[in-house]
Amino acid sequence: TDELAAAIPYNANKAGEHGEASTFPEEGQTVAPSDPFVTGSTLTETVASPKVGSGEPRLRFNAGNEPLDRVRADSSNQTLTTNQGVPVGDNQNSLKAGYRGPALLEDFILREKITHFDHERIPERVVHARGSAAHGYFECYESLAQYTCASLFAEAGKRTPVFVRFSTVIGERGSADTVRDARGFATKFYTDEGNWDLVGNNIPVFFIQDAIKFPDLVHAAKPEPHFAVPQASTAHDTFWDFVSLMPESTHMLMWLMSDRAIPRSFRTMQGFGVNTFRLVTAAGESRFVKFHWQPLAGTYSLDWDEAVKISGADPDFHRRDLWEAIECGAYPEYELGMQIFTEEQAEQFSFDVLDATKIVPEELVPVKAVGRMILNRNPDNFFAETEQVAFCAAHIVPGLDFSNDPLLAGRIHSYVDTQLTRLGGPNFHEIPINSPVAQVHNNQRDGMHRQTINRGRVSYEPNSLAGGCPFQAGAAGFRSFPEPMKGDKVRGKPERFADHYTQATLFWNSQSAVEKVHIIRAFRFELTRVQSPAIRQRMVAMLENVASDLAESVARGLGMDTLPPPLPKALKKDVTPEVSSSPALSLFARPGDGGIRMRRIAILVADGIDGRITTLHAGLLGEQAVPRFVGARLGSVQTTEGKIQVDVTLEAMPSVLFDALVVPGGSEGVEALARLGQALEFVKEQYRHCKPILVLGYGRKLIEASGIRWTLRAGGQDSGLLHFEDEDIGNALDRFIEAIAAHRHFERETDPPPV
Ligand code: HDE
Repeated sequence: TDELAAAIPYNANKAGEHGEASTFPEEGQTVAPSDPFVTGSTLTETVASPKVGSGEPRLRFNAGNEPLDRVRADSSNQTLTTNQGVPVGDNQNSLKAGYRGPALLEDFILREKITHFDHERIPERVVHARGSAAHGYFECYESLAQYTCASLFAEAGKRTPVFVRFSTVIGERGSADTVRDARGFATKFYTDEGNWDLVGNNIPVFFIQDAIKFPDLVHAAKPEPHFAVPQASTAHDTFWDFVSLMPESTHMLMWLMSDRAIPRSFRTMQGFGVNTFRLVTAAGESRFVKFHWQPLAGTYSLDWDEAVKISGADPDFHRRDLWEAIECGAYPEYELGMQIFTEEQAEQFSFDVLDATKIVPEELVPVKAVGRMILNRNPDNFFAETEQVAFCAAHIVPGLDFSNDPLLAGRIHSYVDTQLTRLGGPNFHEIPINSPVAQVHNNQRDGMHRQTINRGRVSYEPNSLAGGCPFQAGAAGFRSFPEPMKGDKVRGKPERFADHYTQATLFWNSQSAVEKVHIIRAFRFELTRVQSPAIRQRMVAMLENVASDLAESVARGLGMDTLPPPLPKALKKDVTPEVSSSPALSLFARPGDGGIRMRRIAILVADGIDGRITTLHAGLLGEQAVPRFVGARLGSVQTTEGKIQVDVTLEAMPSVLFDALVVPGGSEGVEALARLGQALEFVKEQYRHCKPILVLGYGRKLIEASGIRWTLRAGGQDSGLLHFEDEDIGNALDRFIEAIAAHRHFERETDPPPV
């Protein structure tokens, strides 16, 4: 136990929900929370950064989120009170006229408690209802003054606190994490010149080009209104009906059907600002910018079959993963990148940068790394922070500005508008998680739940009675870029918006063979669930404009004998793209840093296994992985060397919740495992989902018993299926780490699967 506690920075309240760690704290003992003023919120730690070096960060005025601490409450050693602070003597019984008599109306304690409870729920977000969030900071690599006067990019090493919320889009608040969907990646930067919200997704393009289509899109994707089915899934008629009639969605559909839409973790997905924004310098020069988040851990996804099963085994899979990573001290890290380009460059592109269904290929404009973000603190209270946080595409700061992307224009309106209902009035900026670290002074007053006590008789400007305060910032304040305007007032789109397929084809061409197979499989799955043959036909007709091999494979998967004619194109002339393939669009382009931090590794155990397995367990812990002894029942198993405590059971944590598997040696133990249906299933699924499997000594019998053609693979065709003798366990570790770092071993994948 001590060893374990020493190996992982340990928070007794939250981490290590399984195994030995769960014996902390002793039963009946309360653990005092850490003092936020000492550790949690003040960013005094020195984390070495390859770009700005190590040492004390330059904190400036805005490096912490202490303002939040003002409202953090901790009830340790406190008396129970009403909301008016009146001590409550009895929290078990309501006030009655005699023990068997009626309850009394005057019982203000009962009434206050029930009334508050009755109003605990607020409306969920109309999209992105399901989310998980974390605190952290952003650190700038170098001054970007030549591009922007935004204060958070002013100098190397400057830190700005952030709050990040990851989300799915379509599902309701209690829906599963691992559904096929885009993921939200929204970051609130509490800069010293006000809050900037970079409200992005993990896919760099969107379904539609104009905000006026957003309600239609969402209505089509959400559960069908007559019977509210299906939950958190686009695999139904109304969604595919809509998108097949909206060819501008083709590019996004390619991304959505790729493994991007089933990430392994929030820690292993990219983020994108999607819309084109502007950077503005102090001198008023402007350039366009596209924002990118790049996860340090690499970009990894789940297998679709696995994702479906995780939805049942652990619907909180991503939420738990983010939480545990932070509690364990394996802080998720992302690099912020910018594609910066001029208006003149943009005019030369074969596509329109105001069209949110298009990317700017990195071959045209490279991504410049400008800083990194570390998520190092979990929220204290899900509702107060994660649920009440209000992101808004309109929240920008001096040095940034919008482009004329018509989708962005709608977003600028929508977020504040929706918060008015969701958070009950115009003062939601005062909710601690939303309030800026920068000071707020204006003449806005009153409204529901006003917290600020504004002093004085003046709430207008200009004024003389308050000396003109608060006064305008003038040149130091936010200034919109004075973009020259021309043209008629019209409802319509520029010509380049009508090219719906070139970049969908670019995406397809940039995928590896494995990724292409997965995309075909996803289309097949989703469209198989569509009941109307006409919609399936229309989709295949649309895909013919992307790539004929894609369309043919999907058609074959749907049992179509003949291909329908391609959908007529909106743009009659051909577009010559600058590049026909862009390697950065493949998930495999970003393999991570070779580490195995936070990878969950199952070690199957039963009475009679070879006890030397504990060496391997220690080795994996040393790499900050999460090895677990998985047995049939809790308690201990007797190995050849001594007892091992079972951490979790086959039933409580099935195969899909692990990234890798160890099958130990020891004939008696292996024979026992081979008699367990769940153990055989466990092995099969690890194999089917292409996960690394380390087999020791006699353990090969379990592999054989599970129906895997072991001899065929022993020839070395499968880099993820390793066999070592028990005494060779030291050598096994290095090879196993390498195999785990590679995440998946797709060379074994077949469609349909072999087991
Ligand atoms: Fe959003 N979006 N959106 N969206 N969006 C919302 O705001 C909207 C779009 C994104 O964790 C809502 O507070 C419109 C693109 C994220 O709290 C709402 C349009 C992108 C989140 C809204 C879009 C996003 C939201 C619902 C088309 C990627 C979750 C609740 C014009 C760049 C933020 C809320 C969080 C949430 C409107 C399209 C990202 C209704 C009208 C494109 C990450 O206001």
